Amino acid sequence: MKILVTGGAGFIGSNFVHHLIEHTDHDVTVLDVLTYAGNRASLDGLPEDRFRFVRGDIVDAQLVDRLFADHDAVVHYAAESHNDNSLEDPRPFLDTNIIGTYTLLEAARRHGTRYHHISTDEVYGDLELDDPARFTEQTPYNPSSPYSSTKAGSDLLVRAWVRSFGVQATISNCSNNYGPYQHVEKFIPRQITNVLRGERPKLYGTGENVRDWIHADDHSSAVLAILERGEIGETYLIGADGERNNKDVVELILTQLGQPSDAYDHVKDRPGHDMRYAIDSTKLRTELGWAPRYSDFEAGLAATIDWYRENEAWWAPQKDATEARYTAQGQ
Ligand code: NAD
Ligand code: TDX
Repeated sequence: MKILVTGGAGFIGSNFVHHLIEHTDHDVTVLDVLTYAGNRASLDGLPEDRFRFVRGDIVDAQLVDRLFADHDAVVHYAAESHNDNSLEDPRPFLDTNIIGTYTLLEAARRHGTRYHHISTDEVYGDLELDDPARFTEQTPYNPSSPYSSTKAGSDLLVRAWVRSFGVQATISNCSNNYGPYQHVEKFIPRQITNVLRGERPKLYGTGENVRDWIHADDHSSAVLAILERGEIGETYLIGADGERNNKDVVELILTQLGQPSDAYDHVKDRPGHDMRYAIDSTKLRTELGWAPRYSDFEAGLAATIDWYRENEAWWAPQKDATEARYTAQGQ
């Protein structure tokens, strides 16, 4: 197959491209406009006979149409992805996440292309800390932030295009990813690179907030399973039973880097900060036989810390500008 991966120069998209090249025979084209979050270097070293990079915008309907005509399947990762940025300036989130998805769906409709839509557990809103419930495919949508509301909107467009136009689509909603190639604006890489630079980690509020961590490579294997065996029109939740509160994660990072576990600062909380996300991935596991490989968060985090230690040239160019933005926001 020839697979088009949008947003393939970003964190999870690039992990998926490496996964495809390593574990399948498919040819891969990446369509990515290289915003501040995209990094061409995340795709260095891929075999030229199986991999092609196209720099372009997913809202460019003519370019998208040409690329769909030439591919068997599309996996759509491209997005504005950072909640804090969406609170500062929501507009790019509407353009890319809503209009961009619409542009791809219209091309899928014209060409009958198999389309897989990457989304997030944040579309379901948040859970209380003591709620025994986890999100399932039946949980009603209740997004909190400009980011998550545009992702929810894009998911609903996909559902409508399946029902109204018979588009051959599936959707996955995944929990928080960690691993190599994640931008230093995000929680885990921000704290790792702070410590590597001799700065203190920054915890929003009390740090009680819980995220359900999954390694990006496990996200990739789940998406591949859905692409190969998923039922058209269905939604699959992806998660690896990795609930941890932010305070524990910061302390673990400090300990793994040989620092005192309390050597971090509390900073201003995120407005509207979701308290807890938790995924029940029973459907994916029972219907498609998927299981995560990284069941040990401590070991996955240690490997991620090693990656940032060994790849300073990859992240250092973004670090100062990212921290300057946070400082301006009091975070
Ligand atoms: P990212 O910000 O690291 O990467 C996004 C990529 O999309 C970048 O390479 C960027 O250049 C590209 N892009 C942005 N706008 C574009 C446009 N208009 N046209 C073409 N390319 C464009 O994001 P990520 O963390 O890798 O997330 C990827 C996807 O996974 C997103 O759809 C996100 O909602 C979803 N997701 C992320 C997480 C997570 O923990 N990071 C969890 C669940 C779902
Ligand atoms: O410096 C920080 N300190 C801090 O305490 C940062 C950057 C974050 N946090 C907190 C906020 C969250 O509770 O850590 C948690 C994780 O923050 P982010 O990395 O910004 O992720 P989150 O807001 O949970 O969203 C992520 O997971 C779902 C991705 O960015 C989304 O794209 C995905 O949909």
